[in-house]
Amino acid sequence: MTLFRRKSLSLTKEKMLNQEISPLQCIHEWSLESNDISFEKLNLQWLFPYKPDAFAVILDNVFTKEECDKLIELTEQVSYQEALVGYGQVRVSQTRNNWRCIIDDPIVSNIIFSRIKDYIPTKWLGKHVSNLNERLRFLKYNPGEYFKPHNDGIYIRDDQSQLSYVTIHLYLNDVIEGDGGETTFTTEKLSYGRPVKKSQVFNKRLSVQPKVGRILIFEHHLSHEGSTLTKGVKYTMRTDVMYDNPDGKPIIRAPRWGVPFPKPQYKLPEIFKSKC
Ligand SMILES: O=C(O)CCC(=O)C(=O)O
Repeated sequence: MTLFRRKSLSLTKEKMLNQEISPLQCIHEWSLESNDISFEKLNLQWLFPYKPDAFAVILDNVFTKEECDKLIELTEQVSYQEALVGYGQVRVSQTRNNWRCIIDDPIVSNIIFSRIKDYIPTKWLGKHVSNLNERLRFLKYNPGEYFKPHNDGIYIRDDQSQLSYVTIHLYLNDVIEGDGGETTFTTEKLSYGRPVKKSQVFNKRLSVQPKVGRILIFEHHLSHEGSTLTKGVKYTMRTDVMYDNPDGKPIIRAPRWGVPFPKPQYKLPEIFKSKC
């Protein structure tokens, strides 16, 4: 596993109060540890019976409200743009009509990784975990905004040295229950905004409530949506868990949605073994 060392910056409280320290410099000073984490492994077998070992976990108290506010401040300074979709990166508002701010920062991704690494599968399809993708996609939703059902794509490094199998969502604020905005696992077919067929209307759903400092970890190939927010604002950050592809062997993409795997894909972290 690669662990980055934080740069040591000499910060003083006065400097921070006087706004001489940028939000990013301040964030780079954060601790690599979080002592208060509580966790719940989700049982998604009833939703995805063809995938009995589906991996999804909720971690609470990974970041404090103050830390999440600082991340929001950073992103608002950088500014949000219309979120795009697909390899061509175009705006398709039937698919998603929310806002996005992309920040590439290995120091921040390493802080997140250091705090949650005990809860991440150490191996996936035989490949060893390395770190988190430094490409941090911050998302902002206003009332009426959504991201329709989809599976997350694998992120492959240009030199094929690493690829991702697992998604990380860090929620930066609380959304009140009933105001929408959950991340919802769903059996709804990948409609991407197109009208769903009658037979697909009665889909099964399991919603995860956005809560400040909460992290949701799940394998890419689980269909999910950012449900429509009806009130307030929602901020979340998405990135990926990267796994090493040591010999740069050509990467075989995981089977498509709905196709069962012949054997478990991942090594469950030790921390879950006694509890589940
Ligand atoms: O905003 C959410 O809750 C989900 C976003 C999402 O599905 C994604 O970024 O891939």
